[in-house]
Amino acid sequence: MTAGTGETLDPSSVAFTNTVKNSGTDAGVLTLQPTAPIALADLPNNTRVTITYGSDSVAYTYDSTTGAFTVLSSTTGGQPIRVNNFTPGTVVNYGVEVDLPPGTPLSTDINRGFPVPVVASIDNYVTDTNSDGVKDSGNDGTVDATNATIDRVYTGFLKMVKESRVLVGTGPAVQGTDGDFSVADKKPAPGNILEYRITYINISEAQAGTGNLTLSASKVVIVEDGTLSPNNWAIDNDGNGQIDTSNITGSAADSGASTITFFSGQPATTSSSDQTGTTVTTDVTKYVDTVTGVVAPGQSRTFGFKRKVN
Ligand SMILES: [Ca+2]
Ligand SMILES: [Ca+2]
Ligand SMILES: [Ca+2]
Ligand SMILES: [Ca+2]
Repeated sequence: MTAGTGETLDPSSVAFTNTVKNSGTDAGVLTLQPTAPIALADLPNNTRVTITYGSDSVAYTYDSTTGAFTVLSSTTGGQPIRVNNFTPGTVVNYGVEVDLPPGTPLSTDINRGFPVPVVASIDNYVTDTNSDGVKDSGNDGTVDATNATIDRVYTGFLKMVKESRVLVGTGPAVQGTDGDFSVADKKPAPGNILEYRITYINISEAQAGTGNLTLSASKVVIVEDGTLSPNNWAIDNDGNGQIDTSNITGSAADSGASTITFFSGQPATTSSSDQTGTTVTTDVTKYVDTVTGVVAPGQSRTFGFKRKVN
């Protein structure tokens, strides 16, 4: 696997709707506020988190060194969002907006998302002032129960790594470590076989607990075009009248269910069979792997094909 692209970005805000239910037996005062993830640096410094409920909102900025959320602006006098008289059985929906800062890495480079835990706390009422059988006041300022929800932002979640290796085939011995799959350039000789392997992984979190959304990758299509840079395996780079590698029929395969289609020509736009030849019209110049179904969180699959060096 590679160290990743090293790219960073300033992601746009991502909005979540969270739900909290009073599953206890008493009403009370509900408060909603963000809290630091267990590993403080899992959330970038200066991430902005805004919690909204009804017409109230509180915007915070996060300090990844101290783990503190500091109020930037609010309609609540700087206090956390508060829902009074949160009665048993009641469900409250509230909004959480997460704005990651400039310099945020790609999730696919670091194999994780950016977690924003939000804690819902209830301070139960203890007094029934109007004697209707329902407690309605007298909370003591001490929290009686809490529930944390993690809103996790991903900056991409389907990671792809393309590697190659050299097989002897009918050629000379394979040089150095060229026989091992890696992202490094290889030095194959005529008769050797180049095997390409694209590993694709859904790096998002699998289902944990209940009521969580997960990110499945659907409509995944992997296109490998040997006529488009940085690929050049379907081109006659040395001008000897033959394309430099030829398809090995039957070699294109996905580790899971998929439909693989073949194209010839340069540009590689002519639908073809799984054929082999030494020109762009008689060989395969593009493979398209259309994945069936979804790539579930945590799932890793591969697509590969082999080319003989001419
Ligand atoms: Ca941003
Ligand atoms: Ca009452
Ligand atoms: Ca209390
Ligand atoms: Ca050639």
